[in-house]
Amino acid sequence: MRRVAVLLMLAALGCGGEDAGPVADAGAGSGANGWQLVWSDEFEGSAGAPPDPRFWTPEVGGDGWGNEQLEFNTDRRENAALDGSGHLVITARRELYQGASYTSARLITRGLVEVSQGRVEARLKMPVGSGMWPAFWMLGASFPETSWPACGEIDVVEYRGQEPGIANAALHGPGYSGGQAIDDSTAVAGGGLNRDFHIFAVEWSADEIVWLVDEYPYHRVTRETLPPLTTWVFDQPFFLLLNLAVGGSYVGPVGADTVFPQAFVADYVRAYEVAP
Ligand SMILES: [Ca+2]
Repeated sequence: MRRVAVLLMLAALGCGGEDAGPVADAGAGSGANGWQLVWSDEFEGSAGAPPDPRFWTPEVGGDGWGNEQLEFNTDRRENAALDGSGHLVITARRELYQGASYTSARLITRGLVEVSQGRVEARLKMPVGSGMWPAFWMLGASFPETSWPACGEIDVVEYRGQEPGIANAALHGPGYSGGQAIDDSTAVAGGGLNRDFHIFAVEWSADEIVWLVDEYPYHRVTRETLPPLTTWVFDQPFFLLLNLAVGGSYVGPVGADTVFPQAFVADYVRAYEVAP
């Protein structure tokens, strides 16, 4: 049976048709490297517009998000908006807000866009400075009914603002999560990932996930290489997350020399399936 690579659940598509821009023409992207584009958000829209609500929901809160993160994530355009030039900008600000000292945003596609085996990629430009923790990642669509880490987590890219030349990949599941995640990192040619856009991707098949930066594969996990007695939980759809954390367990404190505001900029997020 052929697997369905991408499920779109676009409940809001019922009215109007003039603003269908971000929805990919499923035939338009076929060809390159055997991938067929099945969904994308190119972040086209007017400056100051919110992230497309057909795809993205802001998760609001400031409880540390399980990682001692310092920011309060809002649904304000000050923290997440299009720039009018084809980009989504998530902005971390130093400001007192709801008891937190910083604000930022965390956008998720849960219930709206789910991806499965294929290729998932984003073209991103990172913030910089100690304590900046942007991530493009995925959680199993059964979350939160299935608790973490049993739901599975694929971190397409994580990044520490104090190490601006390093891209980090990780896979979390039952028996391999948190400090025991199956992870790796690579130094990216040219140095700072904050200076230019780079393309971060995973290529995901029935038995293997490969992480790439600018098409260079640097991390690979297969069913067979999982730790003994643990389970592969990547046979299900996943939803996407884009967020910029400030501080927390992965990056440590905010540096005294970290300049605010800081921007995590996305040119696009795309999902492909294997071309028929
Ligand atoms: Ca774009």
